[in-house]
Amino acid sequence: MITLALSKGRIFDDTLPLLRAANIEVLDNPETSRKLILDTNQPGVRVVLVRASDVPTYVENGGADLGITGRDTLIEHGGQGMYQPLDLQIAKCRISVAVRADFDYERAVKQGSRLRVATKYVAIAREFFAAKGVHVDLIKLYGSMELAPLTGLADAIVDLVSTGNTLKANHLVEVERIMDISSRLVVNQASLKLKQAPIRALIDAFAKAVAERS
Ligand code: PRT
Ligand code: MG
Repeated sequence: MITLALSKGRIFDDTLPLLRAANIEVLDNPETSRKLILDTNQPGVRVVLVRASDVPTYVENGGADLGITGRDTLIEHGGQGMYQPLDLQIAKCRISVAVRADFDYERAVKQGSRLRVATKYVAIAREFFAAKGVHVDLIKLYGSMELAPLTGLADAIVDLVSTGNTLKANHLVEVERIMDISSRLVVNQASLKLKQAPIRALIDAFAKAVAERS
């Protein structure tokens, strides 16, 4: 049995076409079913639904053989304990710094002011501002980062942006792009050895589907 860990929402949706290219059809719809273990048309393959930020933990510790997770999540988790054979080029976005439209970010940086930065991505933010030589107080949040500058909790946020509509709706502006993000296939190290043939076949099918799309 091969177990693939996915999160509901954009990663699940973007993974379905890749699974289809490997002749795997998921038999339940996670939006309507309450099941956390989903069967597929292949008796040897199942999907488990976990929180996006829990995918690396499942794969690293053998709760799943494979998983699909954003580069953002992987960097925050620390991806050393897993194989990362493939960038799937799905769930693309970027991680950026944003501030209130009336906050002069350039000036604050030039003056060497200490910035209060709210984010779920503490490791990425710490590394980015350290490399710039900007002193920051990092405030860890678990969601709704956009609210932090509006309420005076922070001067800036580090968050994911795709269309930019969420920033715009909250009168925030993107002032720096830190990195581009897409989702990766991650594989448990022991699984790759013990279940080499079926896992290799899946990696190859995904790689072919990704190559055919670009
Ligand atoms: O929701 P939960 O707390 O369980 O976890 P999660 O928010 O990490 O999961 P999910 O499913 O929302 O995101 C999973 C992965 O999708 C992320 O780790 C990214 O790698 C990827 N991804 C791609 C995105 C986006 N695009 C994205 N736009 N994840 C989140 N967003 C959010 C962003 O945080 C912001 O609030 O969408 C909003 C901005 O979107 P735009 O289009 O308005 O700019
Ligand atoms: Mg979310």
